[in-house]
Amino acid sequence: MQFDLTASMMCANYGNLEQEVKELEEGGIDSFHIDIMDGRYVPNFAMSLNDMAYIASATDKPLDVHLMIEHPNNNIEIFLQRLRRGDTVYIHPEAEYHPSTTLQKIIRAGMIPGIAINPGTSIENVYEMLRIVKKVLVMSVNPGNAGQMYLPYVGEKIRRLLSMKKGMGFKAYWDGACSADKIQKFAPMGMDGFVLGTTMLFDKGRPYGEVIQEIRRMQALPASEAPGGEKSCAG
Ligand code: S6P
Ligand code: MG
Repeated sequence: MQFDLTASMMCANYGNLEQEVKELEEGGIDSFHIDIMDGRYVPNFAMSLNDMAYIASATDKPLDVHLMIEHPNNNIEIFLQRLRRGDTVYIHPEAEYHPSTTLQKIIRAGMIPGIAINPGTSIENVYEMLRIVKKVLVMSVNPGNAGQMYLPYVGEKIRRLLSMKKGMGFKAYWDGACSADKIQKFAPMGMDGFVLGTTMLFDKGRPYGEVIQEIRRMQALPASEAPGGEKSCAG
């Protein structure tokens, strides 16, 4: 069972971002998840273009840019110019009139095209795009904030999405309230990666490398022995 681990950098300590990037890298993180928000598509601002550009300059690991902005097509070049080939750019299809046009721009620039699926968006709404993108970021919390509770109704949708992977060519990534039990349950079903935020990685008073190694070791553990807890709410 193989999966990628990505650090949600909106949860990092900005008092020493250089050290945060270094410790995560040395701790074995696979990539850096960059949450860009515009205060319109989601009710928050989180990270900026400059944060993204700095992290790109501070690491050779790939960036995983999650654009939570209205009409990304209007400004996508600003982001693409600051990224490297092989970085991923996710857009939210609901935020765009013609999302496949924006995805084509991402592909032409040499980046990996992705879509993010909100908890309330059904797979059927984005079905055709599953054939264009290389990555699907499934949100298990509403976009906009870290530290939210898992929304249990997304579980069934994720199961269906994973069953469609064969023959489509996309990889599936989990974003939101990622806990040990979710990794234990969904990695064997085919989830290819997990975004780690406050639930498992940040503000735990533990070295990042220790947490990351613990997650890697979980690959061999039965679910009942997985470390970490689960937050969830109905709705
Ligand atoms: C939410 C954002 C996510 C969060 C991540 C934080 O809008 O897209 O990437 O940063 O969910 O993780 P946690 O464990 O605090 O929910
Ligand atoms: Mg995100």
